Amino acid sequence: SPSLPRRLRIIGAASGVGAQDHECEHGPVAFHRSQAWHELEHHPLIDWGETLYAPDRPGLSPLERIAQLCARLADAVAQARAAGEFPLVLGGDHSVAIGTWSGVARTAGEPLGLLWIDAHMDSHTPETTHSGAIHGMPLACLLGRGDKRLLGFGLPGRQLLAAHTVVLGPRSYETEEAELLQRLGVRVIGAEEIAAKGFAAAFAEAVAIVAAAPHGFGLTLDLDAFDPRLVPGVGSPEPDGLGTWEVIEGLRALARAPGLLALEIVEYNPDRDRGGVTADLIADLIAAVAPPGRARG
Ligand code: 5AB
Ligand code: MN
Ligand code: MN
Ligand code: MN
Repeated sequence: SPSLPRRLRIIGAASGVGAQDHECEHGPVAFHRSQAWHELEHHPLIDWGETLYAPDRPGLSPLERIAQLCARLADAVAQARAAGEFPLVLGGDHSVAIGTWSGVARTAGEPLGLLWIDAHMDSHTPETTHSGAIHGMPLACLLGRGDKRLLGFGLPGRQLLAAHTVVLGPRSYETEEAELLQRLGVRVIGAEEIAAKGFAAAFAEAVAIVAAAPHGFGLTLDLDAFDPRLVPGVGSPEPDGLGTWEVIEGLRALARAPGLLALEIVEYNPDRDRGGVTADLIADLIAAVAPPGRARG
């Protein structure tokens, strides 16, 4: 039977300290002020819940600031789900994924499947990172590998089932993170494989793996997965990348999957946007998963 329309609750997660430059910190507030959001905010089943910030107390390291934000984000996501709503987290750098999926896994009570769409693999540990940037580590954390201060917001141990986790779209990564994912049994469908079989086939294959997770699954979408000529407002642009229409179509289909538990859109950098095209895309992505029966305008 079709899943009931669920209210969609947007939770802003304004993290910037997970990246080398902190510009993604302004992403949620910039989107909230954008014309694109203004056109969406009257949707009867979409609400802006709250925007969470990393604490700014002196003496806190970036890791400690991210840990505190992720603890609060996990609670906010869990509360939305407990209220019967569908959480949509808008970042912020990708370190916030640790909080989002910990909160979802906690409410599901079991590790989840996750589709990770990204130009990168985000699977470094403190031992392997070249940059030290924590937004390059969240997938490893969710699989139970990383600094223990970033592991405790959901289930004890891992939040994800490696066999039901897929990284779709990577085209810039270091060998250590590729090796970790391979060792754990995570399916990686890289840019070359997508070019060879086409996005629709690659996406369908990815969804089949994550949607087979027994306790539900999620989607995290790093905006740098898209081609930066189409989507310039991202934290770490990489040349080439996905088209926008194919991903929007994919999300429309995914939104009907009964096991989909939450959605996350991250790495929006308004300082690099051009004429609001990236904000427009975010609104289109949100509309693609929003329940139907919309009265817009
Ligand atoms: B993003 C890099 N692998 O570890 C590193 O944008 C890039 O969340 C990480 O995908 C990119 O710093 C993190 C070089
Ligand atoms: Mn509304
Ligand atoms: Mn990422
Ligand atoms: Mn990325």
